[in-house]
Amino acid sequence: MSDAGNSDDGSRGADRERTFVMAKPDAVQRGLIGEIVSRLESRGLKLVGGKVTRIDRDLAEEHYAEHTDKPFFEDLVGFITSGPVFAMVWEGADATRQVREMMGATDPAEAVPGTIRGDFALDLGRNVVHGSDTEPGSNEREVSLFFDDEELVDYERIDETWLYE
Ligand code: IDP
Ligand code: MG
Repeated sequence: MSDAGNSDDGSRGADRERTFVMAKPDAVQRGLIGEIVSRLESRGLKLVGGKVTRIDRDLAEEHYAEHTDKPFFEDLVGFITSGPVFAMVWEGADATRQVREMMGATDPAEAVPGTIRGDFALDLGRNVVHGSDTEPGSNEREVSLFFDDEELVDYERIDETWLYE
């Protein structure tokens, strides 16, 4: 298990958590990795892990296990394994919820302008970005599915005293 969520070792404040984010294959192909990273980085979230990787079928099925019985499951697994993704771990206050807000609605047609999906996507099956949902434990589960502990780096951003009171 990776040390994903709220830490009890004192290295992160109680409200600072880690969350899993992924630029999906469409984002990689469309040159949107930088845009996605830039938005989260500018917000003040801290990138503590990241890699370009390919998701194999087993990992895709595990990652999207909650959707196994949905009619779109096969298309979803086919899509997410169709090309490289950029997997990331971001850390910050209330990170999971804040990233979800910045991603916008699952269906880009419903996503408001200013959100990532609302600015860069049009179709439900090509919605450019994944972020852990706010169900307790989802973030830790996804972080440890994609990253080993050694791949995650603890450090301070120089602006942290200006980001947090
Ligand atoms: P999320 O990505 O906003 O958390 P989920 O409900 O977890 O949304 O669905 C996972 C992914 O499955 C979505 O991002 C989307 O790409 C795809 N998806 C969700 N619902 C549908 C659907 O009704 N038809 C086709 N694809 C869907
Ligand atoms: Mg989801």
